[in-house]
Amino acid sequence: MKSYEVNFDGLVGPTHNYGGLSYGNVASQSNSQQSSNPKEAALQGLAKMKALMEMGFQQGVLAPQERPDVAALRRLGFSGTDAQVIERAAKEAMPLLVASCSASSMWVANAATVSPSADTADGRVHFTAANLNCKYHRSIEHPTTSRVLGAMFANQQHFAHHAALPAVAQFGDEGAANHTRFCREYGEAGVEFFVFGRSAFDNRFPAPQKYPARQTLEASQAVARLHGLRDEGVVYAQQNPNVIDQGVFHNDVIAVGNAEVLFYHEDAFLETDQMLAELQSKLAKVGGNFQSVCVPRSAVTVDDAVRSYLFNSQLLSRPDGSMLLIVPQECQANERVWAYLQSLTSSGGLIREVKVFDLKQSMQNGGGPACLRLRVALNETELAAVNPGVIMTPPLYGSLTAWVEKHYRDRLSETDLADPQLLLECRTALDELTQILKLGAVYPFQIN
Ligand code: SUG
Repeated sequence: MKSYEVNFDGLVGPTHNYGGLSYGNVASQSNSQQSSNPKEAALQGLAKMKALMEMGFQQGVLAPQERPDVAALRRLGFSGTDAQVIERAAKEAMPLLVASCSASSMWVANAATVSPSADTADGRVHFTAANLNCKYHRSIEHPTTSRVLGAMFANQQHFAHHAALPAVAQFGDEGAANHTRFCREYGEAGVEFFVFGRSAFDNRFPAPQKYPARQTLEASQAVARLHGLRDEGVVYAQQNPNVIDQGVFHNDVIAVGNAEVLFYHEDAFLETDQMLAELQSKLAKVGGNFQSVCVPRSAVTVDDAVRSYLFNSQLLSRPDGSMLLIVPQECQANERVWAYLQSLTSSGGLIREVKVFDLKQSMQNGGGPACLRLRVALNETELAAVNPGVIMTPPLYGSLTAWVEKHYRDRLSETDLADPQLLLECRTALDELTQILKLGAVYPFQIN
């Protein structure tokens, strides 16, 4: 049976703004308070989805969330009508209003961890929504994420959904941004690679000194248990705490893998040799031939990687077996990174082509091509069981661009977030979106 890696990209929501909310994420911190362009952001994301669809890849779309999150503000003690809740938050606690307006659900690599059916004990595709509990503005995403994923992958014969892990730092879980799967074919058993930043219960593992390590070992282990993965099909590795302190807040900022290949920076991990050997031997047991491409710090520094997002690229398999790398334009702007990419693609290795995309609106908040997509490996039968409304097609692309043009503002600054009109605009837009994507009622304003 045929199998595919389907990329579901997060559609940027109408409140996309630069709130400076993510300590440890260099771009989010340095672009704080700049005015944003939500319309441009959404169109940039849609252009990437369209381009991948036209190149013959399976592409889907994941809906944004309801923002401002009035219910979240109510839980923090703001009361009255929806407009009063927003007005009071703006007057008394602007940072909380900003957090409740973040369009951060666009970075769907953090929405969930996904294990394909070939890896799981019950032969279903398993999803665990990420609790994202390191940052308040992201910790409020998972209830709606679960509803949206449930509406996209509704068939219980093929899909199993798990609620987010307990919402405490000890089980900090950032989803697929710290998870990679290696395999020979997408439909065959593979090796799931979980990268954690620290251990919550075992102080033998070093932790970063400056910035938070968002993912814990214990969270990764819990997800592997929930999904029914075999020990032989799992490898855990620790991120180098020094790179977290240089702004590598997720592993997908310093490494990316696909099929049998891991593309990573020399400084990405601790105990790298041991980790590579384990990946090699476990993949060999399921018939795979693990290969790694290490980018030396002499060619690209960690700082270059953080600024250019070289590793936050999408590594995609082409029908002839070669691979394509989808990178943000910031890679082209960085001389060393661009020179490295030229030499990589001309060296006769597996990675033959690089395609550059303008994702500046998202990049300025620390979200590159890989952050914007959730990978779901599916066989033909499972793909046919996905809600067809969320699979990208030329007509859907047309409807979504028209929808963005109709509903989105082209400029948003902090003061605009206090405008109660923005809430109404967003709800009107999202109500229409659930019809376009055939999701049913998934947003709090639709179900409460
Ligand atoms: O969690 N930025 C996101 C970026 C997530 C990128 N995802 C992956 N690497 N997979 C984060 O730090 C910034 C929001 C703001 O500052 O307005 C933000 O949430």
